[in-house]
Amino acid sequence: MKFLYFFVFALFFSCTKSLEEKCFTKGEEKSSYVEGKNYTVKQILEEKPDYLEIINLKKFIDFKKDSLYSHELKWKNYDERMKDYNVFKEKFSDQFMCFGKQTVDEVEYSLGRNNLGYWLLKIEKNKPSAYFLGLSFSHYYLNEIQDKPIIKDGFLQVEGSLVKIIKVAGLPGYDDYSAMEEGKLFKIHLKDLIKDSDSDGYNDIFEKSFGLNPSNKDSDGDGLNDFDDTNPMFRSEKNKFSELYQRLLPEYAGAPDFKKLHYYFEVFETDCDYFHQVNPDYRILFASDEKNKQTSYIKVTDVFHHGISRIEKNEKDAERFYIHTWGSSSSTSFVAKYKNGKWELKMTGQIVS
Ligand SMILES: [Ca+2]
Ligand SMILES: [Ca+2]
Ligand SMILES: [Ca+2]
Repeated sequence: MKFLYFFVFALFFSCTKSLEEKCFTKGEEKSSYVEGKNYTVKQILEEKPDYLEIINLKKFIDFKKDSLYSHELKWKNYDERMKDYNVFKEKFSDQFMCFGKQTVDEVEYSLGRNNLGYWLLKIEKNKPSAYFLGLSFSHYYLNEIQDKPIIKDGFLQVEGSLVKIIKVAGLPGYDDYSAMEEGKLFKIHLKDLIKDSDSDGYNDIFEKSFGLNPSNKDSDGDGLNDFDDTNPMFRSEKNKFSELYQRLLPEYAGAPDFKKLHYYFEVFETDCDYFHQVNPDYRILFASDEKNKQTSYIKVTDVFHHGISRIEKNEKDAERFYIHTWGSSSSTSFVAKYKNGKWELKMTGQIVS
């Protein structure tokens, strides 16, 4: 019995990293992108969300035609592309690329896409709501051309394909798709889609996809509801190292009113408690840097567009540290010195790929 107790304890201990291990590193870490193995159609179907029904269509707009159309749209300027979607652009403060709009009994619907994935957008009596579909763009391609109504008989039904991502060689951050099976109708009961168990403004599918608590308005218990909390997963706390992480968060020049952008999030992959404690101006979410602890949505979707490394200590100078940040096409190294209660950051190198 004693032996068993020891064994369980040892196992528990080995799975739990200390704060020191989660936030600090002995040597510089590499942050190169490791591409996951592509899923087969069979695997996608095995792991598809329970609420999603997939129907094979006999007549459909093929993947090639739709993606050519979509490429053409990309070259148009944003305003031209969005000209039929002004009401969505305005009501959602420009947070989505929109397509497939439809009006049903004076309620306006559109599909939307942002850095996190696909959404159903709804404007009812001037009030905007967005519902996350939970369909990863690594596996699901929704056609830009939706000839049939997307809302019908209490369902969202969207034409598209099952796809895999092809990395475009030499162009980091530029992906293309290849259809594995086309002519699909993705069908989700509106009741399942709009379900918001804790009425905090984010549907259950969104909260589950990113690791928020769908049955608690205030996931981190800091008194701010998830919908209004810029860091809804963890309580913010002011301390030496949370200040360092806060200083290194990506900045946005000419920033819009981020308080209004309820659906725009930057997602960071880290288990460092100090990083979790930042108090950002815009919305951020965190995922574990251990793959097996991530939600199934995050595991298969490339939602990390920025990152900040662990902190490297200087063995001779206790107030001197090294840290680096990365974005979609560059990586920057800093020396950080803590002096009189403040951080002095000096850029020491930048690699642009
Ligand atoms: Ca909710
Ligand atoms: Ca919640
Ligand atoms: Ca909160």
